[in-house]
Amino acid sequence: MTDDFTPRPEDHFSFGLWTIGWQGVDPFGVATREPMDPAYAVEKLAELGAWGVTFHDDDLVPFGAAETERANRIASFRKALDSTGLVVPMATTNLFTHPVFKDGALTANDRDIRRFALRKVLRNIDLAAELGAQTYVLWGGREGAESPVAMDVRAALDRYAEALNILCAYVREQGYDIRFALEPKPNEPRGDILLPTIGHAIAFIGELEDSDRVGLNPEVGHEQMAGMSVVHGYAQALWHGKLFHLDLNGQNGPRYDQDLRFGNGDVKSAFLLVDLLEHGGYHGPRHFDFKPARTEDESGVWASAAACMRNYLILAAKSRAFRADDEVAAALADSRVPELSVPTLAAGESIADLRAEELDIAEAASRGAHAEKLDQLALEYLFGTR
Ligand code: DIG
Ligand code: MN
Ligand code: MN
Repeated sequence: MTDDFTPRPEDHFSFGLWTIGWQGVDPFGVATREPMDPAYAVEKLAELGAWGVTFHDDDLVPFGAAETERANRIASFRKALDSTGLVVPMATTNLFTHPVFKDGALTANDRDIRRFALRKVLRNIDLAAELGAQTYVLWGGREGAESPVAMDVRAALDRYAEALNILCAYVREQGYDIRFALEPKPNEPRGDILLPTIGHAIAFIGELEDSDRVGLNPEVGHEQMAGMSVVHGYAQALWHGKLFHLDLNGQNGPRYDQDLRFGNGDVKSAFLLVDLLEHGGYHGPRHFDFKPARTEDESGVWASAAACMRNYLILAAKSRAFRADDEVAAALADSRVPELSVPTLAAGESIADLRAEELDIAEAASRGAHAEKLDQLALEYLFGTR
């Protein structure tokens, strides 16, 4: 099949090692695939046209490995990066797999565990800086509780803020060109997770000492698990200047975290999200955090990874055509969408001027929004009939 949906490094697609390397372990079944060597994963991603690769510390070096093993594994990873040209835009810490984190990490009631978690993050920040990462993600998968009485949320947020303040100060003192990106999720694996949505995370960031250095890494499926509009959420993150990075994948509404390949699941939201990213001022990596279905062998892993990028390119082409369509421009104008960008008060207009104005309420109430025609045009691009 020859078409212009072939991914290239200049598209800035990146994948987490934990995505293509996911062995298919779930709460009801053991692994269906063999472990994947990070260097091999880098080589295969490069063959598919990816630009970058991201990792948790434990994806690269098994938890508790000896120094020599750690050095060898990092050297092997670096060699693959050098030979393929793949970059490392982002790194993060696994603060959720080992039993030591079973009841939280940076916000564990147990202070010893909080201190260990901080040390684990600091160590991987050093490696992230060495590898040139500019974004460091914090997904607090275990930062939560099953019983509200078992966690004082106010104290937990104090500790979360303390940790971010320490990490921001460390990065600043080290002179690292790194910003932090928080990843919201409402639940799973914990009954309730702190900072469950983009909104909660934005409010929290505003309370930090170095809030300019902290933004968001929102994941498509996590917002949808919470019943939120992912397009509205990403748009608000952009409005705050906080969309530092992102996790693209698919989800079929509020249910367990499906981490489907991007473009699968809620297709309309995927299209309108790509339209926002391509036209709304996001210039960061197009990063995928997905899980190739447990049913697949290795061929399915690469088919789904290739499809993540292909689907993004297909939807980006549809978005360009949609935005270039004169009928769409007319429908947008009929729906007064451009008018929303006009300030409600004119330059220099006083409150007295505003209050002196009269509105024919009955006439204004009779005006149609014309959103149905506009939305149908968007759907027809998605259906392929335009
Ligand atoms: C899960 O959605 C989380 C972890 O995979 C990782 O810590 C983060 C980074 O994208 N997403
Ligand atoms: Mn994620
Ligand atoms: Mn997820």
